[in-house]
Amino acid sequence: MPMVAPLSPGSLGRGTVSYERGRDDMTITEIRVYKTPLAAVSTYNMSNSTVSTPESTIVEVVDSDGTIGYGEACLASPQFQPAHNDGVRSSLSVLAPAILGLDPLKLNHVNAAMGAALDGHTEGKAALDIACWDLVGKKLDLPVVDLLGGAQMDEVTTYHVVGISSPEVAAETAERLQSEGITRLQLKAGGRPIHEDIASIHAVDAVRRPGTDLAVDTNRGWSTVEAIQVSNACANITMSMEQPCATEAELLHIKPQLRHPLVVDEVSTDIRAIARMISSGLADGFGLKLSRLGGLTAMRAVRDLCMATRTPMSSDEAWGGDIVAAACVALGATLNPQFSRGAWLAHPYHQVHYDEANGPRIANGFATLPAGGPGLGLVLEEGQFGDPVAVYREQAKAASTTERCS
Ligand code: 0XW
Ligand code: MG
Repeated sequence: MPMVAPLSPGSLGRGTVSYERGRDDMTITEIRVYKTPLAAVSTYNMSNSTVSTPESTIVEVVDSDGTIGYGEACLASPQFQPAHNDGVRSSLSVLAPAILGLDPLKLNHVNAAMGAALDGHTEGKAALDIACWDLVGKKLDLPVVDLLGGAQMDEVTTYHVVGISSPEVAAETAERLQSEGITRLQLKAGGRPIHEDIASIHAVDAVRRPGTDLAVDTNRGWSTVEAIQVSNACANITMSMEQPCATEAELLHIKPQLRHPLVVDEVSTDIRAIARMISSGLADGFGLKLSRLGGLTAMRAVRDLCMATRTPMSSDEAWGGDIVAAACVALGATLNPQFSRGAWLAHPYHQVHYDEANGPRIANGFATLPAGGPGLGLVLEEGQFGDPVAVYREQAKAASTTERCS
């Protein structure tokens, strides 16, 4: 067997790293990319955006014996994060060729090859990484949750959003959700005068049942002054404040004056930022998205860090269908329940479901792992996503590699 070429600092970012070819029965030979619009049945307003019909990106990673692993990344809206769904598909034109020929089981190689080929663009990397986990699970006949270390809960707590609305509508929505068994509410705020946010927070608190957790999430929407004023005005309410301001510097500035625990979402961009915010005492918890971190491999490392430091975290995606939901539930199930902030799934908002029978669904506030078999546990048909928008094959890669080296 040829040795794995060491990843030297000098080769990083130049696309010259080469890895051992996958075994005959386990080599990534083809990657197909699909664009799937996820029409909404309903949605909600956030401080900076409303979700309409995001176009999810689905990848099929095919190995040498034809087994298919599925991955997905879907951003909620163009305003929500510094990435775009068309950009995800565009990044795959660089990322997919970089992992053709590799062994999907060797996720370190897959992720290093993607990192060497393209800086950033964690969303496209997440889709391919998730697909490799699904593929490996299918090859080994094991569920992804077991590959991730095993479930610590049979049912994963989910949390639900109460969108930005009048206090009356927010309270009605909170009541309805609690009557459906939901025990974790995320109330959106920001992007309007803070007295309206304060009124909605009090209205939701007034209908809160004992044991219902409340996080107020502005998705970076308040100034530092507004965040401090809202915290003071709601000092008697047990709740956490999620990403109240835009930047880590602003969060550091307000933290000593907050009357509530601080949950960091949008600026928890990678494990280094997360480690820094844990050790500085800034973050009391995290809202974490698979696409922002780069997939299950990156999320697993962050999970281990958060669990070792007893830091609560969630297992979310910004949006997306059954594939990414299954990945969120699989990772979410492996959290220590005491430090789980739950998983957020978009399926209640969709008209389209990829696997009606096995896709993870929320009942009484909990989601169970898909039972459709190994890998992510979904049963998906080849061709069900229509014609691919791009196909990458190993042969084409070999041709272009030869060209580059000559
Ligand atoms: C509730 N989420 C995980 C889904 C939406 O896209 C926003 C997000 C959050 O917490 O910011
Ligand atoms: Mg959030």
